Amino acid sequence: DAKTAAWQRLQFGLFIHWGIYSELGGVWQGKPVTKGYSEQIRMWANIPEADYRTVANGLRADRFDPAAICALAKQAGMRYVVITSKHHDGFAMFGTATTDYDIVDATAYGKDPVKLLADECRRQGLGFGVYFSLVDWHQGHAFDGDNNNPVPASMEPVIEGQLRELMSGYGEISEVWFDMSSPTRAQSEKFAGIVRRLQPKAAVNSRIWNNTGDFRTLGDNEIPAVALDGTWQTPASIYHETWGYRSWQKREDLPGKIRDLVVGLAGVRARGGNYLLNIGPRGDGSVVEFETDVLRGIGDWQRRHPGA
Ligand code: JFZ
Repeated sequence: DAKTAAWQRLQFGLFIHWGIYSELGGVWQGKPVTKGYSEQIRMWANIPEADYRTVANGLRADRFDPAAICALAKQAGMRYVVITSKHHDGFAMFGTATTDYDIVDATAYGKDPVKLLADECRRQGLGFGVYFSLVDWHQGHAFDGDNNNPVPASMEPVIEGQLRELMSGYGEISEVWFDMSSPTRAQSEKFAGIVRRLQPKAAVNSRIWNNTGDFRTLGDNEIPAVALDGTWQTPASIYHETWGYRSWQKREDLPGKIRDLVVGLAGVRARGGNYLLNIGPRGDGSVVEFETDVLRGIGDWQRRHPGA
């Protein structure tokens, strides 16, 4: 249909994992946390809620620059941006009335970066989407490395309220990237239904489960061996071991990394898919130089090979 066709034309987008965890950068109490993705550090290092809140309170985000991020995405040849509005830690990176556990109420920054980014995407002609975790350790999900527990009924009002806020206060949304948990069919229909009602043009991914999505999310960095029918997307990460910022990440070989990701992008595009490549900015909002270089390199390659 027209909605998924428009979404398919976007082809290449920027994924952004950014939250309180970015401020920690994969380090807790002076030690690198080597288990798990760094955006899940609260669980892997078993950080008490009160300590995590203290980290939140200190978030200044004074180098978060939506105009520069959008310009970088465009340089890379991307047509849309998807940011983590809320990850498994349950900390909302947007202004919400459902809780005070959000960036406007609980940080030194005090602004709504999702709104600033949404507005800038519109200004620069990029599509804008949100990642939204159905796992929420703050609202009642237990820490669980599997993260595939059902959504407790008690969480529904918060999820629904937050979805209504995101689907009504941020202009046109191109996609909603639900992540993890195992909602019931009724829950999936309810959550996807809010998106459908308020944002008829937004494509919903398949991690809402129960076949209620508009496009399939493949495995991380997955390039299918053959062309695939239907509507699908490959989420890709630069390092594979983390999506959120990791301060102790070794700088990898730049030309090799650009080559690998160009192969991913070209392979996914040629097989009919959509490629969503992630960056993990630091807590202050700045983009890691290596990641900037990788994105610019991918853009340069495409300019040297138009039509590829
Ligand atoms: C999920 C999150 O748990 C993770 O922190 C990150 O946000 C990532 C983009 O999404 O992790 C997954 C979930 C499913 C798969 C891979 C990573 N999968 O099916 O291949």
